[in-house]
Amino acid sequence: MIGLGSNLGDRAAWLRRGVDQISEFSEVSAVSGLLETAPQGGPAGQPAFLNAAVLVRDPRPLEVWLAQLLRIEASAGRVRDGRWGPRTLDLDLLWAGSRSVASAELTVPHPRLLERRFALEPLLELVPDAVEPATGTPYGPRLSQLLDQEATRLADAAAWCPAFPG
Ligand code: A4P
Ligand code: MG
Repeated sequence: MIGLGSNLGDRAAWLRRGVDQISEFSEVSAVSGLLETAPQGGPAGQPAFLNAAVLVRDPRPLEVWLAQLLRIEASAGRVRDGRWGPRTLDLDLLWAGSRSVASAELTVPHPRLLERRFALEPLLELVPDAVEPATGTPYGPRLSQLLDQEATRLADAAAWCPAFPG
C-alpha cells in the first residue's frame, strides 16, 4: 500500500501523476478516495494536503519499491527542504500485508502509520481488515482514535482518478 500526499501546486494533478507512474511500474489494484487534511508537523502555516492511497499486489522486494518511489518523487520536481516541509509529491510505503522491513533506509509498516488519519483512513478504505504483521492486531479500531485530526473527503476514486479502479 502506497500513501500519496501533496501540498504544493495542483495537488490533485500531482497525485494523479503519481498513480499514473506507479501504474507504469506495476498493476494498480485499487485507488482510495481523496482526502484534504490539515498538515501535521513541519513549518507553521504550510498549506493543507491532499492525501490518498494506492493498492498494488507486487512480489518485488520493498527496497525495489522504495527506490522506484523516490525516482517518481524526484521526477515530480520534489525538493527536499526540511523534514515534513511542503512537497509536490510524497510517496510512502505504508504497509505490505504480512511483509515487514526495518533497516536504516526503510521501515514497513510506516513508523507513523498508526498516528496519522491521513494515512490510516485511505489504507483502511482499501483493506478494511488490515493487521499489524508482527502481532496480528487489526488496524481498524485505531482509526476511531484519530478522528480529531482534520480531514475532509473531497471525492471518490472514480471522480478524482477515473483512469483506475476505485
Ligand atoms: N523511509 C523509511 N521508511 C519509509 C517508508 N515506509 N516509506 C525513508 C517511504 N520512505 C521511507 O523520506 C525520508 C526517507 O525516509 C526516505 O528517503 C526513505 O529512505 P522523505 O520523504 O524524504 O522525508 P519526509 O517525507 O519529509 O519525512 P518523513 O519522516 O518520511 O515524513 P512523512 O512521515 O512522510 O511525513 N500532513 C498531512 N496532512 N499529510 C501528509 O501527507 N506528510 C508528512 C510527511 C508530514 N505531514 C503531513 C503529511
Ligand atoms: Mg516521505
